[in-house]
Amino acid sequence: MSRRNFLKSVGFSTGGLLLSPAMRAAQARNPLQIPERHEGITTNSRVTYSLRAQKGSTEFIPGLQTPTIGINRSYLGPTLILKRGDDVELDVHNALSEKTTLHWHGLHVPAKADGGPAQIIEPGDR
Ligand SMILES: [Cu+2]
Repeated sequence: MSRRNFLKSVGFSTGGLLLSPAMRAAQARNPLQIPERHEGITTNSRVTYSLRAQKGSTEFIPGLQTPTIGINRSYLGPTLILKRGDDVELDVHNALSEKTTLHWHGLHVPAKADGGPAQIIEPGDR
């Protein structure tokens, strides 16, 4: 067996073994999840973004609901649209039954204001 044929057969058989038929079908059918835009609400020159961490369920595989967590929806969260220099308020409501935190991916903020252990939100708190 040539190296090329060996790699081809290993590659094909590994791909076939790792994914069940349902998973392969889901891969082919699920559209890419693009989070919606959240532009905030402006009041007296302050832009407020209301975000709610909540439980839900999502159909990743046709006919099968999977418990998920999302922000303002059952899975994932919105893309926040902020403008440089804006005075913003990020109002995060933890509607989960456990502690949570949010990491502000893409924002240039000090580490202590970027989620993680320094910004735990208790269940029911903001
Ligand atoms: Cu990040």
